[in-house]
Amino acid sequence: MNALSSDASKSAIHPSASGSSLVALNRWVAEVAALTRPDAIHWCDGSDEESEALIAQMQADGTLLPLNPDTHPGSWLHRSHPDDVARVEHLTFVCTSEQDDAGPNNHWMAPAEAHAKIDALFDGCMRGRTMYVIPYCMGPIDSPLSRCGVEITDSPYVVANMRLMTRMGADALARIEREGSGQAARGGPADTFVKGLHSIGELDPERRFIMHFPEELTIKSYGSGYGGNALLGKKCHALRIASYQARSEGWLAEHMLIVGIENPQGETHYVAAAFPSACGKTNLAMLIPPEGYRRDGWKVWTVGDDICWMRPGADGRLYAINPEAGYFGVAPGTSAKSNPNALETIRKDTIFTNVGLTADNQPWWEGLDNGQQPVTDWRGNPYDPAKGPAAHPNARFTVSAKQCPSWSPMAEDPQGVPISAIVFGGRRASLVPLVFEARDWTHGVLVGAAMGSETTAAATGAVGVMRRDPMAMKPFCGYNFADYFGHWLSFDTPGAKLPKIFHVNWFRKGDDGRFLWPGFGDNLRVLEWMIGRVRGEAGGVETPIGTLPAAGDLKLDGIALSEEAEARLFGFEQAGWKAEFDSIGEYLDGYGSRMPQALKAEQQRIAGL
Ligand code: SAT
Ligand code: MN
Repeated sequence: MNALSSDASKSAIHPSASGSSLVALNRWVAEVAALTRPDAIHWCDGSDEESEALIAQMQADGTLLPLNPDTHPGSWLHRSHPDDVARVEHLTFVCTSEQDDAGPNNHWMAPAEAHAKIDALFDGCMRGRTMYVIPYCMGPIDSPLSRCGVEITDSPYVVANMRLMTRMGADALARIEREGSGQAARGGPADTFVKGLHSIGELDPERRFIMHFPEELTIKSYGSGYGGNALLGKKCHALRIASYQARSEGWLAEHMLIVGIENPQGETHYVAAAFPSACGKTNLAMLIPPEGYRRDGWKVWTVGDDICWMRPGADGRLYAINPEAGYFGVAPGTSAKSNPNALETIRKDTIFTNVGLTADNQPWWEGLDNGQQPVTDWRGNPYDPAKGPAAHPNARFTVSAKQCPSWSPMAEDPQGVPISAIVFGGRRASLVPLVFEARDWTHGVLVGAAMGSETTAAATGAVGVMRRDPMAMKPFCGYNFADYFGHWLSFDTPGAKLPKIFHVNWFRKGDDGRFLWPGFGDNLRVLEWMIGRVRGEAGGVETPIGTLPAAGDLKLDGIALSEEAEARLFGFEQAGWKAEFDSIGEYLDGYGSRMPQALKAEQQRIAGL
């Protein structure tokens, strides 16, 4: 018996639960234990001792391999099952009573059928294993915008990741207990937390489902240990379930980074930006200003790199929190050039998943560009370039957000940060210019709804295929997109002081297939223009698709752009956009009469360009 399971009992009752407020939680844990039949139950308290014992256990059984303690202290390599490396959108379901409520944007199954199907897999699946009960809080423990959940899992790797990615353990349990008694006193249901049940099962892609029951605030995930499928606080709770809750409670749960841009006058503007998975959210959130900007006093503050919860404040502005406490970032491509802050963040106490190794046991991935070479690939085989990359293209690092040099202390502010600008962006090799501004909120919602992007390795399936990914929420919206767009439109009320909405495309290519915009730190030039627009200072030219910066509106000193690059990055291509708007119209029509009329009217207005 290991250190953790020997002191764990078979009791499904939390050891300190004397009062009635944890009744709902205890009852559910007991039900799950009766179904899954674990050998032991461990209630996670989030302590250092607990973490050390778990890590020792995972080191002993090979789940975690120690990395070079001189170069990467406290850091580990996890090699996943080779068939379990990404999200599985075709096995992810939103199970609402009415199919239309899930919408054409989701796979749907009737709740009773889904429960029956997945419970059959859970039946007895934890025999011989320890069941971990993880109370967690998404967002600062004392924030009114935060929400709690409990994940039950048989994976210690999931526990270790949840500890980095969420506020996990005793404080979260105390908040759940408080909220439970508050609700009970008001006569409501005592369980206010999201219930997430997870088992790695047999890690068999044929026996794998990620199911969401938004009406029951419940998630059931079986057969995968991969982040987005298994760390249930993240995409399953903080996006799919939260987006559903947010709709009825008047807030927004979005797939957005949050970054603070401090100008030389010391004024910080917070920007929330939605990009699909593996399109550079982490890089933008941790941007390092180009040298001239640094000299002038510009600073960048990282609040979040993946998820943003926003709610109107008393002053009519939108206030945002990052519900997460860590980063689950894509390793390949992360380098001293692309994201020095990320490299600094992951120098210690980091879990790497599916990266390669150097001869002296340092993590390695394509694009790291540090002069070292891999000897072992992500599967643990001798590295052979003929057999593929050393790191899996979706290899990840998990690390506490506070280790980031640009981490913003405002990430702990219970009130959140006021948002000045919302940015939508995709990977578009052609047509879409570097940046444009929507003319008003309704137009901005259309810009988000019409987002397109080329697919990446973050989900299984073909890479590089253009698909509509509205607001980067295609894999993550827990309800019908038509209703979601309607919800977005509903924020435009008298007295609201809404952020300006922009669209960017860092990925425009030239005829030779190379990116035309340098990206990374130079993206601050684009953010500066946006902030100038917010302050009513920066100029631009109006076009049917929105306002583009004219020559001279964006500072380009020190960047050598070819004539072709300037024309494509800052030009409006009438014929291409006409075809694009026809295709956007067809996309919106796919949602039938549920699609808000205001959005269709906006599409038609612009389609006449
Ligand atoms: O695996 S995650 O879904 O958390 C990462 C991503 O795809 O955005
Ligand atoms: Mn993401």
